[in-house]
Amino acid sequence: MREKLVELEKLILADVEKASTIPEFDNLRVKYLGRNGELTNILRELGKLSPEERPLIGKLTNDLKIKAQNIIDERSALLKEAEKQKSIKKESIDVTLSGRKRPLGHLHPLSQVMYEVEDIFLKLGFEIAEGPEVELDYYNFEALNFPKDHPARDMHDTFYITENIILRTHTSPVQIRVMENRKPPLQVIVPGRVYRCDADVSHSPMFHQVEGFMVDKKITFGDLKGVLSLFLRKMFGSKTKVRFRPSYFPFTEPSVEIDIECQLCKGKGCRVCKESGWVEILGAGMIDPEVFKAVKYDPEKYSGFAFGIGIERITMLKFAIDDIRLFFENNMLFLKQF
Ligand code: 2U9
Repeated sequence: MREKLVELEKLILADVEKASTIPEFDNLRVKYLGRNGELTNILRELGKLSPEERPLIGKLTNDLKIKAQNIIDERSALLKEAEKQKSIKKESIDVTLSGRKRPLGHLHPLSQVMYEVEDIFLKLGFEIAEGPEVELDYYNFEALNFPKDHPARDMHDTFYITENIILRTHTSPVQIRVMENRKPPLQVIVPGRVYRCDADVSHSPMFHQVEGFMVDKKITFGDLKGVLSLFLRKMFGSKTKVRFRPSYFPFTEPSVEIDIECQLCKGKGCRVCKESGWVEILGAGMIDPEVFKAVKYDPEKYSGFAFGIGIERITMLKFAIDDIRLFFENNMLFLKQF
């Protein structure tokens, strides 16, 4: 029996040397010290030994049991500690490292210009109105003195939803809705998206306008010139040269197109201004009496001027952008520049 215990001790020590993972140590505990473990079985069989042998073998077996227990616990504790240190090292962070900079966004160039235009008119006492982008033919054309089958309708490449429902081609229908609901004096601007079936480097099927109007008794062409010249000087600089040319719109009479001196060549002539030294920036005119009749205003009593500005166009001029499609591609390399 003593030899058996010596052999068993050697076996235990060899097994402990071989074990290198926590589950392996757990298995050794079961194998030697568990309920059916080899040492437990020997202790259980002690009763079969002679009374002389029993105390000595009992003590030797107990000593070996304690020794085995201690060495297994010690080694597995060392292993656990080593694994803990390894994971601490792996998961540790260097709190002295400097942080990553968060990229800061900014307004889209079209929003910047839109807000700039709005700010100038708000300071001049205008208010902002908005209306539906899906519009009735009546508000988009009919009330604005575009009779059905009139060639002026061809100026707008309209997206039709039904015969009478369209995507608005300008924000003018909002002004009709405002006049239907309110009486003069009115000083209103209408920013918003508009839609025309046209696409190339300078036309997008969706683009932005700010239109506006002023209606009261005795509003004259002088008021139009004064307000719009002031707007252009605020927008493009106090020394900006402005030029008014006669034009035609169904909803205004007389009508004008307004140019400013080309910002790029300072009037000398270049690719942007097609060598003319001037670039068109605004359309405007005195509201046609037919439009007043449609909203039941007395054209003998009231007069007014109206204007329209294309936001993409002036943003392209301001930032020297040569393709309108860049605004809508969400390319960060493009957008980051503004
Ligand atoms: C009402 C009466 C008159 C709005 C006007 C223009 C001239 C004009 C263009 C600018 C560039 C459209 O975006 S663009 O292509 N607009 O030239 N717009 S007068 O006149 C109105 C509006 C509403 C009731």
